[in-house]
Amino acid sequence: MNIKAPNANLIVFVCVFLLAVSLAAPSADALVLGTDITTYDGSSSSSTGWYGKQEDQEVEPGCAGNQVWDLEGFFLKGSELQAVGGFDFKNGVANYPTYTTGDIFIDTDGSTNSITQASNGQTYVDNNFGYEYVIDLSFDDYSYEVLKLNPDSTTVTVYYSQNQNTNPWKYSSGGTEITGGTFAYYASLNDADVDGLQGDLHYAITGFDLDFISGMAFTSHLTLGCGNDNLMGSGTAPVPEPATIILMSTGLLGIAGVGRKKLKKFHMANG
Ligand SMILES: [Ca+2]
Ligand SMILES: [Ca+2]
Ligand SMILES: [Ca+2]
Repeated sequence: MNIKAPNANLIVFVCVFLLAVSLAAPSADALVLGTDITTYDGSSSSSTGWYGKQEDQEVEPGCAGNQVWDLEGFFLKGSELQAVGGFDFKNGVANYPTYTTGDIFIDTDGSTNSITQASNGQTYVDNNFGYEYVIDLSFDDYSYEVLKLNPDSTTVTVYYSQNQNTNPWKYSSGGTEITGGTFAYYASLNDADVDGLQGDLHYAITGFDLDFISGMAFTSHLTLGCGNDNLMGSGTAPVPEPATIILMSTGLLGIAGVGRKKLKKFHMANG
């Protein structure tokens, strides 16, 4: 039988086709938001508008009312916490290099507190503001650490003393690391990408796993280095579904079964 060598042109075509497919593939999964769990932050000077009681198209009273400073929503997708803003979480706003994204603070006992700042400044304070946990973000490698805070933990306040109700801004030191992971950063999102939030240009950070507080009601908090906008959320972290546990157990049993069969064969071959 005469077997023909593969057509060189066909090989080139297939290679180019595969390259084109790989280049066309999205670099990250498309953003899918969960349930909006955003709550009123308790600070407003009017019922609507930039100083209103909503969170989208809103900042704190007296602050810069602009999409680039707007934090817009916390979302919960299963046990994954997500945040959306007109503010660029990674790059901030041009000419304001110190007003960066804060860390995500989590309260689980229903009690937070504030302090009185005498003057402006991003001040280090021995105060966890009543938050039990912090998700400490690193945009260098999109990683995060979760720490259990204690009363001796140090945090950093927002710059403007008038915005002290938006504290804390960032985690500094103290507490105990309990888990960590990686998160995703999304840029150039339009209104339709973020469930109709307004402002035409949005950013998102997703992938924060709340399994460390599974089954617990929580309040989440995030702000910027200036305290321009305070973002608050409220929800309950789900407990892992029994079905997941059963599947995991079945998988483990399956692996154990294969192991036993292989072992049996080994004994038979050498018996
Ligand atoms: Ca907005
Ligand atoms: Ca807002
Ligand atoms: Ca706000």
